[in-house]
Amino acid sequence: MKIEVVTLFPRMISGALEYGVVGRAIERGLVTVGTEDPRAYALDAHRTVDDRPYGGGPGMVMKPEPLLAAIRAATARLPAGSLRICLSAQGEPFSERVARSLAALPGMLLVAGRYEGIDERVTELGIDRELSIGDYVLSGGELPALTVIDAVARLLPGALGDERSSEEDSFAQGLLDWPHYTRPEVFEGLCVPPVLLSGDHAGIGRWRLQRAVERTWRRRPDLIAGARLAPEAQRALNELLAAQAAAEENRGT
Ligand code: 4GO
Repeated sequence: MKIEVVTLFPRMISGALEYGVVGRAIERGLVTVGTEDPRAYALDAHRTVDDRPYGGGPGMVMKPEPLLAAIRAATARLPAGSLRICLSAQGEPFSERVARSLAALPGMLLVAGRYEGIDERVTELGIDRELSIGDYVLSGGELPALTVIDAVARLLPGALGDERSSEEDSFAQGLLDWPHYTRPEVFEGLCVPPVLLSGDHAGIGRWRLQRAVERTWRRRPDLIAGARLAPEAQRALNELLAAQAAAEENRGT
């Protein structure tokens, strides 16, 4: 997959991508990430990339000419069928599902704005889709762009290595993750759940699914309501609800 990022701070992107799973995916050639700086297309003596908002008010807006020139230059390096995405708090919510759809593309362009945002006409002329990583305002689109790159790159075949598959990720099943433990067996008086030491792989699988379903039910009931649970997950949820009903019965409620 080929990725391009339009940003006034290219080293924020390149620096963050040197590490971990994504760094290795780039080393292995599974994904390439290039950057384009709109300032290179600012042709005045001061290399101006921002200007005052029409209608007044505080803050500045990214000027259309250098930004669109950068988008077009970066787009020219991407394969046909690539998607041009702008990161903004007004975008459609980013999710594991969206990440999976992006991972199937030959390429994508991510536009990271600064200041109060970009001139709306650039969105009209040069952007296919707006994404938001959550309901909060950031000072730039770089961290959201990096978030999208990380979530997508780790889904590319080979990124996690043979031993690990993103299909086993809890979110791939619409659930939160189960709790994890490593050595020592007793830490500050707290024990590892015995089933994890039992070697009973079917039992371990059931325990993990139960914990994942329980956590999701308690912390994110919205995910349960929206999910089409796998049969085993639905069974684990039914058992949890039955146990909860029985406990309430015993308390006399
Ligand atoms: C994206 C960009 C928040 C998000 C942003 C988000 N803030 N929630 N700020 O995904 C243009 C100027 C947008 C700063 C950028």
